[in-house]
Amino acid sequence: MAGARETQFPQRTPIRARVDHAVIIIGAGFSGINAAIELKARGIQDFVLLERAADVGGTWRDNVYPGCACDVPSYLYSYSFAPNINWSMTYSGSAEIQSYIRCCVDRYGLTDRLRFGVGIVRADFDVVGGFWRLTDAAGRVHTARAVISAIGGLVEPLMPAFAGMNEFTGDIMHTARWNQDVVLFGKKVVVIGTGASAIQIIPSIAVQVADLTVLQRTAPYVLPKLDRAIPSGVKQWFRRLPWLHTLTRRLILGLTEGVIGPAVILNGFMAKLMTRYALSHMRRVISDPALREVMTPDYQVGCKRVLFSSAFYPAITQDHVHIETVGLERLTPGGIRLADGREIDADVIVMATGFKVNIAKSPFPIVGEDGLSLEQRWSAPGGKAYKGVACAGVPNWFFMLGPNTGPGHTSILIYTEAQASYIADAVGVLLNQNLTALSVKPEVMSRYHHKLQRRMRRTSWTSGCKSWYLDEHGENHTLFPGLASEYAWSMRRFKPKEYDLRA
Ligand code: N01
Repeated sequence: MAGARETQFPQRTPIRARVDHAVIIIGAGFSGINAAIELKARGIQDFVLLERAADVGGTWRDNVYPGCACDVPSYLYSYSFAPNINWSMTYSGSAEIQSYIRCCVDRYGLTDRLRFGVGIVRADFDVVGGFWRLTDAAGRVHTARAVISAIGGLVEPLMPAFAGMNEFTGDIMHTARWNQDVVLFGKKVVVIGTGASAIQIIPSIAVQVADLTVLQRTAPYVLPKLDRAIPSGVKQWFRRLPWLHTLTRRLILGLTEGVIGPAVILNGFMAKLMTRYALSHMRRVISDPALREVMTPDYQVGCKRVLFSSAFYPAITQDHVHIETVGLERLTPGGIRLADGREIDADVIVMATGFKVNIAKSPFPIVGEDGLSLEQRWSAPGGKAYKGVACAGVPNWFFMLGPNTGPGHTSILIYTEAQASYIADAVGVLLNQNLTALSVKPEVMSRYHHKLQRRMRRTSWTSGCKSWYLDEHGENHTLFPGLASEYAWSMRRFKPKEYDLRA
């Protein structure tokens, strides 16, 4: 638990250069805050969190569309060291998660470390001084001996450039940039997409709109979601017997690791069971054979993210909700035109079209040793990042939720906790030994990368579907091809011998 290892690494004053801070964390979402908590737990006090927005929370600050919630159970979607007994639902809504994040900021005394409105646009490593020079959008420079990049992987909305976007006279909104001022009641609405965001928004708005057309390109696998209010009696038991809460969390983790994980990662027996379960869920709700056919996925389960909702199928069986699988030709002043020439009137178009994935892409120029940028390094063969946290030639720079560290089956916080602890240990070595550079050995990174990609070939993610998990070459640099517990175990100890340490 963070907080238990107080002052493991006493700090020394940097001798080589005057820097603003020992550590800068970029981003104040779940992972950046996790990293900050771990630094503090080790007595590393000289750090700040630079956040380009005006509040903490990242994903949960930005996603406020109707029905926005987590599809991982509440007791697992919270830090293991900061259990929340007061979750109101078995699956939490975005507002409740956001207030949990704010509570953690208060509880771990991070408020005075937050710097809002600071968006980093460039980073340069000073090889002689052994520090990073970060330039923000206003041209200000921030320096630190180590940087923890916690910028999130699904941040920038993907807005497909449909023809006629400028002609449409109604409102267009992306799910991640929801405009609360747009009234949907009694309106004709088109939702583009049937991914994780869409299946939450569709049931939530179907009850208020006059007409809802959903454009589906690929049918998702949808499992039922046991979304229930948590009775106060349960909370009282958890308060009285904290171990019961811990046990519940472990049982949920066990379920995601033992059942959901194998089913979505590998094409085996569990995958077959999950396919049958998902299809029977669909058939139980949808009786119309034509709609059943449209909603039947044509790819291996797990290849795209498996979705959880008990409300999506009932919503699309309503008379005023229509699923269209014919492609979109263009937007018109009054709505949309489909590829078969049909016109559909719309007052509002909702883009539930996902994100520009930047998990294995350099978000801005990050120039490490030899004047080489991260983009140049990552476009060459030989690997992206060791354990997803460190890249050879980019010293003193650590990624939270970097390449190949995402899950398709469980809570992402299992990964962030493992990373935050590992990175804080690495930063501790850097500061304690007063090094100018701590950089993963190229051969260590390359070996790791090739092993990981060999395993990747056996996963459902590379079984032939198109998904945001894959890059333009069909390679998966987003997810970890194993269970969360395996990843966390591999991160339990920072091994200095795997790194080049320069005094
Ligand atoms: O985005 P998506 P999302 N024309 O990319 C369709 C996380 N998340 O925002 O499948 C027509 O999944 C696209 O079609 P196709 C989670 O990791 C978590 O829903 O590419 N359609 C698809 O149907 C998730 O995976 C939670 O054929 C177009 C949809 O738009 C990730 O965020 C909740 C199109 C995009 O689906 C992204 O989810 C919500 C086009 N040009 C999200 N372009 C939790 O609860 C795209 N589509 C934790």
